[in-house]
Amino acid sequence: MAQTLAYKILSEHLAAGKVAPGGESGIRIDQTLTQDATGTTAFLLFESMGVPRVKTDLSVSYIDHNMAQFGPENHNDHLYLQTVAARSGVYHSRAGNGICHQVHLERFGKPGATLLGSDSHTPTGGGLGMIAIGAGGLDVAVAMGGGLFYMTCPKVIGVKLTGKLPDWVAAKDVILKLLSILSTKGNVGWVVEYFGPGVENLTVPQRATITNMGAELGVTTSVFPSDEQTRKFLAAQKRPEDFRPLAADPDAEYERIIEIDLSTLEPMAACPSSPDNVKTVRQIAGTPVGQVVIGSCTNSSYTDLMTVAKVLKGRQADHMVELAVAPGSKEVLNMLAKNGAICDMISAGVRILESSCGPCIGQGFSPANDVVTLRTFNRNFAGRTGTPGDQAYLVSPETAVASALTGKITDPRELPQLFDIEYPRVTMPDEFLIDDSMIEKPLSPQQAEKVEVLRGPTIVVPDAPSPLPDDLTGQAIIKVGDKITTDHIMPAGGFLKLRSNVPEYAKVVFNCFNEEGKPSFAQRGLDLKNKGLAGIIVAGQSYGQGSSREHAALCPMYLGVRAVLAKSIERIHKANLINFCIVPLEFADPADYEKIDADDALEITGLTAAIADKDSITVANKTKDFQFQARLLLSTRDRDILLAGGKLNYTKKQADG
Ligand code: MIC
Ligand code: SF4
Repeated sequence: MAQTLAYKILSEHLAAGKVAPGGESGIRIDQTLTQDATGTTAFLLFESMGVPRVKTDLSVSYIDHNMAQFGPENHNDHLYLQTVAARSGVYHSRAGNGICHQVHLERFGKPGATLLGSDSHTPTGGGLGMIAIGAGGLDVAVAMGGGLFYMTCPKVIGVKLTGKLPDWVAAKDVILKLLSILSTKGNVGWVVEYFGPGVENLTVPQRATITNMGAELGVTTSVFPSDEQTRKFLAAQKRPEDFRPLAADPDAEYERIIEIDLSTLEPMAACPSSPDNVKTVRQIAGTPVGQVVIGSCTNSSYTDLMTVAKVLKGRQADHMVELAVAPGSKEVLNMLAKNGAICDMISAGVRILESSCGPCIGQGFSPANDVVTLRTFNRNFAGRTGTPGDQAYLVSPETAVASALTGKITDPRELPQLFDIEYPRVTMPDEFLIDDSMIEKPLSPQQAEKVEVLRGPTIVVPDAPSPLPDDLTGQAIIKVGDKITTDHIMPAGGFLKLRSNVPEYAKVVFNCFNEEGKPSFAQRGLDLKNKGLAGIIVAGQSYGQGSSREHAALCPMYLGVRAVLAKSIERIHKANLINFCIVPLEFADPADYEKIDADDALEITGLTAAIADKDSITVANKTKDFQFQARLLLSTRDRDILLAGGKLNYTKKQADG
């Protein structure tokens, strides 16, 4: 039968279950990636599984998120990750080598391979024709140990691309267009596959921008065919042997098709504070801008930054704009330094930031109050910049640089008239400047055994969950609305350095909802826990959007949360909840959400019995004296994991036979 590309790659890697929409698929994972902010937990959990060496073809541990180094925490993490990688047969990309997704695309990604990463933007690899999926650190740890990755087999949306992007219109505008069609919610259980004659007009870095930000749709992953563009990219990265042509069968059928004619697109922006709040740049043009930041795993490739440098050459950014550029990798930074583009940017007033996530995850460069900040990033969730009430817009590098020059949101297509600038038309180089000196290769098993793993005092092994009670007595510890992101649940920014210390990090769970003078979420959680009561989080639609950070489950678990009752829950977060033994419940009738208030006493009798084999369960609201049904949308494996007391226990039990 004719197959989509996604199904072809999944079928090649299928080791359990089947590749059919909605069924459970267990796939072999060829490659994994971890980054420091999720990686310490992933490696602590990997170590506790007792597997001495990774069993994948390739596993890479990156340092790219926590680089601010205020206090010893970040460097402790770096040393732990460097030594545990050396001990476990893992490649280690040192701090300064670049953002995991950019470096992985450049140096390791392979058409047709599967990649599991403890970061939600792992689907960047789809730009190279990989099935690249974001997951919680524990799922990645299991994959490093040779375990399969299980998921509900996604349905495939085909995005048919025709035409060619006009000058000044960028790959970012393609994905923003798609976000305006599909939004950030309601896409759980889908894969986006690009096909059609327009595909060949997009380079691999452009494709990677599109698949990267597919994460914001909430889909499992996004994938492009592997073709002549892919061959060229891999040859320029001096790894032609990794090329393999791949495409869907010509008569493959998609569950749904969306057509985008690239030649009709125009510059777009995601307005505050959601990646799907999309408008055309024309609609918001003229808005004064105080800050522009160009970088992140979405838009920091050589071609992106060369375009910016060429526009800036010989010009000055508006004097009221703080302009920063963070090259995505050492490779990109080296090339820009060598060809003088860095000088052009510095002369134009750019603040060059190191090759890391930086401002994208609130590690500095927060905007002033009420100042509009334009970013080439992928997320503009409220407060993510580090400034409460921030006004962050997501745009292409072209729109960002045009606006930096004028000091107001500007359609880059106006640059020729405004500044007599011709479209730079930067092409992908035939050869990238390869320098892997900051990537440490795995040691031989004999050498690895001798490595001492360094564990600074700020690295604390997380507690395991306690088993679920047969009957759950608890309280609606908080009631939140729709589209609650993992940034709401577990803030990053200044708190990111606490990632390796769950008891400390747990103190800021739901910090954005804490009110001065009232007990924090953390205090209320621990109070309930001490009284033997469970915390139950009540939420609206699309709970747990955004990142893969399992701390959004691990820290609430530490505070005694045992269930989340929501209208719907996003894929990665739901898996993380199950992994840390928090029961994901979904309202059978969404109207029941309205009838619950924070602090209501809730009771669920027969919880473990229902988890074993029922699809729904009765929840009693003791405060309001009514009962309602909640759905248990769980696979058999999910049920077993919950009943085993979480995924780590489950995995250990499986290993013991
Ligand atoms: C993000 O973009 O939110 C992050 C920080 O990269 C996260 C991972 C994390 O929280 O460490 C992600 O996207 O998964
Ligand atoms: Fe880093 Fe931002 Fe990309 Fe997350 S989205 S990996 S924080 S650059």
